[in-house]
Amino acid sequence: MSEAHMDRRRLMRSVAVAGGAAATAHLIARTPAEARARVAAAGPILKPLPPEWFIDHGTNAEMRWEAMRGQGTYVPNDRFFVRNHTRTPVIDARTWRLELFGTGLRGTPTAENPLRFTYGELLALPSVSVGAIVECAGNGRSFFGTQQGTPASGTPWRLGGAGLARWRGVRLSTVLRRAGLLGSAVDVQPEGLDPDFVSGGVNLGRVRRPLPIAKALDDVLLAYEMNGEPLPPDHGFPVRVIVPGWVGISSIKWVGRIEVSSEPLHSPWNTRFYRLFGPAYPPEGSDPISEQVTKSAFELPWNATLPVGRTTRLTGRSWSPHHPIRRVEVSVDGGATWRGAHLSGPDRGWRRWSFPWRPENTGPATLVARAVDATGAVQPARTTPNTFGYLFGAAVHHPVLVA
Ligand SMILES: Nc1nc2c(c(=O)[nH]1)N[C@H]1C(S)=C(S)[C@@H](COP(=O)(O)O)O[C@H]1N2
Ligand SMILES: [Mo]
Repeated sequence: MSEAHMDRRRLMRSVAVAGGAAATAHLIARTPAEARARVAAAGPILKPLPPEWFIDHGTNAEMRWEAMRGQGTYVPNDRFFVRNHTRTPVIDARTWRLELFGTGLRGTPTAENPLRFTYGELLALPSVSVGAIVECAGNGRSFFGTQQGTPASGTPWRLGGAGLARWRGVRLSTVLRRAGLLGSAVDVQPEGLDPDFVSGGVNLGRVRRPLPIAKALDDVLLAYEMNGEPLPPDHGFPVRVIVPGWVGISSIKWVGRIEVSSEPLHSPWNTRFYRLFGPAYPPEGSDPISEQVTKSAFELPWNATLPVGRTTRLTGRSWSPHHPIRRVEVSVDGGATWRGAHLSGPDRGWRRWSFPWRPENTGPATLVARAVDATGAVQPARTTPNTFGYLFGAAVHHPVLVA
């Protein structure tokens, strides 16, 4: 039996054990009514959010970077950040269908009469496993205000709105080709099954965002496994999109429908949101944002206390859509002077590094890390502000106290 086949059987079994619903222990109930009541009583995120791992931002949960110290390459599922527009839905994989429709498919199937794939059919297709980072476009947003004096509205992420996992699934190109992809297709729009998103009293419908066909056929995945387990409910069970290197909003969770179109597609997520607005940009905003920007994070609490006169091995990770990361430099004086960090191992989505530091004076200090990506570009000292605070790529000032 092939490895893929084994995987599929194991996955179907674990999903069956969970009753086809959320594989979340605290939601297990004796009756459907009890299950519904528990889901209703649960918050917008279903998994536990221990305060030592997460900063609670309401519908979003930020990973604390110190939770990655001593961990392996990937962020364990229970520590992975969550970004929900509304709330995590509980979906039954046995009744779930992936629906495809639109003018970019042979025979032009309609939204009312789409092509359908079951969960089992998807799992039976050839699969691949890739390491990819999911990162919110607003990751680092709080630093527009705290570091540059150019505050932006939205969830005040520090750097924990990003995570690297190993995803298994079917290439989107495989599914599109089986669905009869036409050469005329230009855009592909996956849509989530979570509740409609209401903003400023206006219902904007289901979370959805078009992808250009070139990216859709390149390296995009329909993922059903995260770090070797069925996708957890909060991360898109039963199936989510993974768009490597692009802003997190591209990676639609709980995907239910995919429109394939011979005309460009639009949604509030590529017109109103996820463009750069502000003085430096045109009134209608920049083009829709796509690629992420390079970042570096210390695996250290915010305002950590470090011992004076003793060597602390500072550790961290740097990542960029233009990998591998070539070099990382660390400053212990707020960016005045820099020294090279020691890179440990290859770039597997992000590059790990360490930097021994023996502070001689007590008092507050500012640590800064900046990475050089595969193109030779170095993280800048400042990011041009934009209204929504997307794509903060400047080197982040990390405050510590030496005592
Ligand atoms: N259906 C749906 N997909 C979604 C979202 C959502 O709210 N609904 N949030 C997006 C955003 S903005 C981000 S940053 C990522 C977060 O993925 P995670 O929660 O698995 O970390 O999912 C994206 N996919
Ligand atoms: Mo996001």
